[in-house]
Amino acid sequence: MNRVLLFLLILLLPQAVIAAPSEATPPNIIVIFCDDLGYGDLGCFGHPTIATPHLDQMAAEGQKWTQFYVAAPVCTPSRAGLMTGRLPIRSGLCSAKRRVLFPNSAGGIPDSEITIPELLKKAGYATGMVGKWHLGHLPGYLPHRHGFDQWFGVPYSNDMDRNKKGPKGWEAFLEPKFEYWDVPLHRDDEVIERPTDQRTLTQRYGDEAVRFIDAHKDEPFFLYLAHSMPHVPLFRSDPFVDRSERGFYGDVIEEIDASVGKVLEAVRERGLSENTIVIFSSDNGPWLEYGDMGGSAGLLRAGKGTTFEGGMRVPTIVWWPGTATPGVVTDLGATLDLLPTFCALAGVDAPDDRVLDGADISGRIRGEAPSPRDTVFYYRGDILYAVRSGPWKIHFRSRPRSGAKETIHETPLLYQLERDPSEKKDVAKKHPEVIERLKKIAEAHTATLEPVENQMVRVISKKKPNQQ
Ligand SMILES: [Ca+2]
Repeated sequence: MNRVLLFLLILLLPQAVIAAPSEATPPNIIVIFCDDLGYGDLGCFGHPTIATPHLDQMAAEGQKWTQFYVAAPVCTPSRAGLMTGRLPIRSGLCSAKRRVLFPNSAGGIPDSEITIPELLKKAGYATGMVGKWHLGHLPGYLPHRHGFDQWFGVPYSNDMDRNKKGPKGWEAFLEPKFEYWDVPLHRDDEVIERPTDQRTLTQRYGDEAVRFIDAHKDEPFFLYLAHSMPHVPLFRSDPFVDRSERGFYGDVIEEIDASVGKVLEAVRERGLSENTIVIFSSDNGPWLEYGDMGGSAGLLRAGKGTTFEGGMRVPTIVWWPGTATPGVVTDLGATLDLLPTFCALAGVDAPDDRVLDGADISGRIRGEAPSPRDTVFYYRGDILYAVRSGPWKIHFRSRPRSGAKETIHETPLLYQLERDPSEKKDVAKKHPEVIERLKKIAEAHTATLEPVENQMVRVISKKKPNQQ
């Protein structure tokens, strides 16, 4: 139909038939976020022996995003990017000195930041969080102070608060017992269990998520389910012990997969599937230093803590039956895009008094328009290491592994990621014009940064933390 005819038809239709998008019931939104899950750790992303039937089905019914990024290659800054739609350098939640928040950290997410749940509450959403927060554990920084009506979970990583009962060094991770870590489990601001029995954590998170869905099935809701797994030390409940061909790590992923199945089943059973968008992703790449207790980045180079693809490209699935057009999506996307996307879906204005680093990708989810994202910035701490524009990625600096020495590349490395996703062949010499163009993008980006108070370096005691 040509546009003139369409226009005439719209004019002739009675007003009641034309519902403006903002008048429709906004969709429920569920974000399922894993900790240190690698790009290659799911069946539908190519793992040969980890069985993930629920995630595979979710991907088959929905969209598998193969070029989807996080805002940083470690926990705290990655989560800051997700919650605010802004690179963590804008909120002070990244640092080269202390790369994540620790139990002796004094900082956290500043009140001046506007989070996804704070925005969705404006549209009448119930907001619930289940799982790991890691944006500040002191009272002013906890989830309910930043938009969540309720929270059940842990304030930081499950390897923090290590106590003296367990073996020293790596041994504690090879045969982990939950008593080796004194991690507190919260219900809202109250600590209800310490140490957290981590063996049942994935199971309990799933149950809590289903309870939240049940309690809010008659109103729009936002659920942020941030699994503590598969961050080491690994734990799984009895039915998953020795179940996976991949071993302990596979058991843990298979339990997460079952939990995803449980959440999707709850959505289906309550008749909400056509009005609920579910996004599954991970906060950063696999922790390769932990050998087979850590995950795999598949064909991507390196892992957690690095600005190679394995550190920051994460396996992402978008599921929304009847709305998200099924298929593989190779457009660029990022967790930074979720805040503006959710604002668009909920009919709320995204903040316009600050720089947002995300863009609304709902057009691509609906299959109506390409993703507006063309650029990815890769920070390690507060230093810009690399930039992607279209298929091209330039590395100004790099580290082959998380804790390895930094190399500053006098002539930057250049990779064509669509042809060379493993970042094997440096083509800098062939394409000096691309390097100049990407340098200008980096300069223009850096010019938008403003100094802010750093949240990562302040401590409440000088006691040295022993874990990341
Ligand atoms: Ca992580």
